Parts: sequence; C-alpha cells; structure tokens
Amino acid sequence: MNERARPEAVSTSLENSAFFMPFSMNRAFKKAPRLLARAEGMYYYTPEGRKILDGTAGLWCVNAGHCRKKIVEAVQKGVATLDFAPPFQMGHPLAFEFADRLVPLLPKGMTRVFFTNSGSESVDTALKLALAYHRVRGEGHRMRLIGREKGYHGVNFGGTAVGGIVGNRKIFGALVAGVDHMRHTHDPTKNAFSRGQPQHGAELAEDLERICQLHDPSTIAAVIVEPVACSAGVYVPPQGYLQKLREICDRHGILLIFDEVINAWGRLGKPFAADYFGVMPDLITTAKGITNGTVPMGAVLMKENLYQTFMTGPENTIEMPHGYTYSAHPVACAAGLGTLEVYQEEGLLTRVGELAKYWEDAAHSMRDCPNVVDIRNLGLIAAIELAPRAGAPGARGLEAHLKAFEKGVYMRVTGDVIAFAPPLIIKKEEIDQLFGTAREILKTLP
Ligand code: PXG
Ligand code: PLP
Repeated sequence: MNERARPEAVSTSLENSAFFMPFSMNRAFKKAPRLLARAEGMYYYTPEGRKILDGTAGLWCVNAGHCRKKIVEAVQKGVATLDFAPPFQMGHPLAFEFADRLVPLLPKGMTRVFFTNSGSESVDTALKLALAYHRVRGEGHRMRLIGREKGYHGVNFGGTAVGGIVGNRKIFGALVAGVDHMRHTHDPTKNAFSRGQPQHGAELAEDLERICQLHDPSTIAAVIVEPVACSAGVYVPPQGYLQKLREICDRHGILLIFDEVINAWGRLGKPFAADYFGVMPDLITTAKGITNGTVPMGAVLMKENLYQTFMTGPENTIEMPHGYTYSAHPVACAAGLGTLEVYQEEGLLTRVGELAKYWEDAAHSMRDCPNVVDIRNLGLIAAIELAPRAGAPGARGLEAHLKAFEKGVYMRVTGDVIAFAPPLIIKKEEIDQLFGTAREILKTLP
C-alpha cells in the first residue's frame, strides 16, 4: 500500500490533493472548494446537503435533469450485462441499435453515425473524416480547415486549432497547419439586447468568401462552426448568416460541419440546430446530451453520400482507419438508449418551443440591472454580459458565480458573461428563481 492510500494519510483538506483539475483555478478552488455530492432532477446537493438549482444542465449536457431513473437503470443493466466489447472488427448489438434509433431524430438526409466519447473527439473525428472524404474522392488537395473566431471545438489538437478562443490556444504552440479563421459575428454596436437572432450581420459570412479567394477554394476541405457559439459567451447567428455560409460552401465544394455538442438535443426546441435554422450541414458533431451527460459519449453524424464515398474501395479494406477503444462503448450505448426514451416520453426535444418566450422575457428583464451591457438568448440559452470592472476583467463575473453558489444557484460564467442553459425540464418558478437570484446578486455587486 502506498502512503496516499493509507486511510490515516487521507486528509479532509483538498489543498494537497493529487487531482489536477481541468479548466480550473486549482489553487483557489482547493483552498475554498465547491463540491457537489448528489443530484436529482433540477438540483444538485452539496456534501452538507445544501440544495443548488442547476442553471447550466451540468456543463450544458444534463438536458433531461439529473439521475433520471430510466437512464440510471439502463446503465446499471447495461454494465452488468456487457462491461466492454472491442469495437474494431467486432461489435455488440446496442451499438447498432442505438445508431439506428438515432437516425429518425436526425435532420433529414443525415443517415450515418460514427461514435466517439466526447465532443472533442467528435470534432477531431469530423475534421479527419472531411480530409479523408476529399482524399478518397481524388481531391486530396483540399487540406485546409476553417474555423471562426470565438469558436469552441473542444481541446484536442484539431479542435484547438480550428477553435477561436485565444486563451485556449495561445500556450499550445502552432497546433495544426493549414487552419484559418473567419471573423466572429458579435457586433454589440448594432445588435446589443437583440431578442433571439440579431438582425444585423448576415454579410459577415462573406468573410468565408474572402478566405476562399485568399487560399483558393480548391484547397479548403471543411468549415466548422457552432450554429450558436456557446462556450465563448453565447453568440447567436445573425439572421441569414448560416444560410449564406451554406451557399458559399456549396459554391466551392467545401464541407460544412455544424458543431452541435451543445446546440443539439432540444436546447433550441428542435432535436438539432440544423432543423431549427433550416440549414443542412454535411456533418454534425455532437456529445453531451446524447447520454444526458451520464456516461461519456459523442457522435459524428453524416449525410449518406459521405458514408457511401467511403464504401467504394475493395470490401476487404478498413474504410476509415480511425476510432477509439471506447467508440460505441456498450454502457454509453445503454445510457443513450435510456436517454432517448426519456426525451421521447416527455417530449423534451421540442419542449423548449413552449418555454422560449417566457425564458426570453425573463432574461431580458435583467436589462435594468447594474453593469449589464448586453443580453443574448435563443432557445433555452441566455447570456447576460456585464461590463468588466476597471483593470480587472472577469472579476465581476467570477464574483457573481461565487455568490450565486452561496445563494443556491449554479450558473456558468465565462469572463464577465453569465450563461444560463438549464435542464429542459425546468419549471417557470425555477426560471424565476434563476433570474431572481442573478438580479439580487447584480444589484449589490460592485
Ligand atoms: N464543441 C463544442 C461546441 C462544445 O461546446 C466541445 C466541442 C468539446 O466537448 P467535450 O465533451 O470534449 O468537452 C464542446 C464542449 C462551458 C463548457 O462551460 C463547454 C464545453 C465544455 C466544457 C465547458 O462553456 N463544451
Ligand atoms: N496510446 C496507446 C499507447 C494506446 O495503446 C491507445 C489505444 O490502444 C491509445 C493511446 C488511444 O486510446 P483510446 O483508443 O482510448 O483513444
């Protein structure tokens, strides 16, 4: 037994814990931890038993609410039946069943599913699929990948490279060659306090045409965007913008990838954002809500023609030399099947349609609070942007986050932007509690 494993060596303080926390202020957190011990429905419970309203669906993933019986039981049964099965050159029934059950929910024309274990893996998988697709078709000269400023596409190399959040990129060197970025679509001078999709900015899609002319379109494999950019601070696409991106991609034979890791699974009131916006990408990356966050899983969804392109060589070759040890993990498939049942029984993939107006009004009622410089919303997503405190950007946002936790609300903060995206089972009273707590905090926050 090593030192750390001995019961007497275990300290109740977290200050010296071995756990290197991801995307966290490790030292500050370990001095003043915020722990969640249990969860049910709309609520987390701390180890002391304090009840915390979940304003962010965990990390934008627990769309059906926490510890749903059907999903828990599906996982329990799944793990007791088949703990693991090798996914390469072997299979298990749930993988095929889950993929086939997903297809009717997908935007029309999307017919094939490649499983991963996270959004980051989905993004890197989709980028590789795009490059390989062109290569297999004899257009291997299409090697460039285009992302967008303020985009978040996870943390693997491809996703970091096409991502557009400076702080997530700058310390990791040159990343992947051949990547370029379009301008972001955020224009507060014209669009501040827009309700839903901003009116101005469709023309920003022309930035893709500029990039095409700079590099020559024949060098570009794919463009990846989040329809609603969530992580960087909730940027809703201007009216007509996504349609224009689609047109430019079509004009030049470029694949369009929608990163719907957050946007999918009912967040906008449709199963997928592609349906909500009426714009069809060639590939969709997703994760999170696919298993209600219960077991890690992601997927890349694709159009039939892409899949068929890979199926053209000799039958005794591996069509896609890519995949993960845990692709289509049986326990994740079980969780996914349980999740789909809950979504369907409760109509959760379209429920937001009924709630969106109430939600929008509640979000925009925050406009008179001190330091609020913008409010953005779509579906069951809202962001309240605060003016940064002089000389201390992010401080006001962080304090709001900490105070909210004290007051029994979990809200996500990125810089000085507060973001809300609760489970889709939220009740109107709970919406009032979320924004009511935020209002109380903002009124007193220096
Ligand atoms: N693409 C998008 C659009 C995402 O939102 C990923 C890829 C990566 O997924 P994984 O499963 O590898 O984390 C995401 C994930 C936040 C936050 O607080 C958002 C994400 C992850 C962690 C935190 O905004 N989005
Ligand atoms: N590194 C090594 C040495 C491996 O053997 C493997 C998988 O077999 C990996 C990385 C990739 O791991 P995963 O398939 O879980 O992504």
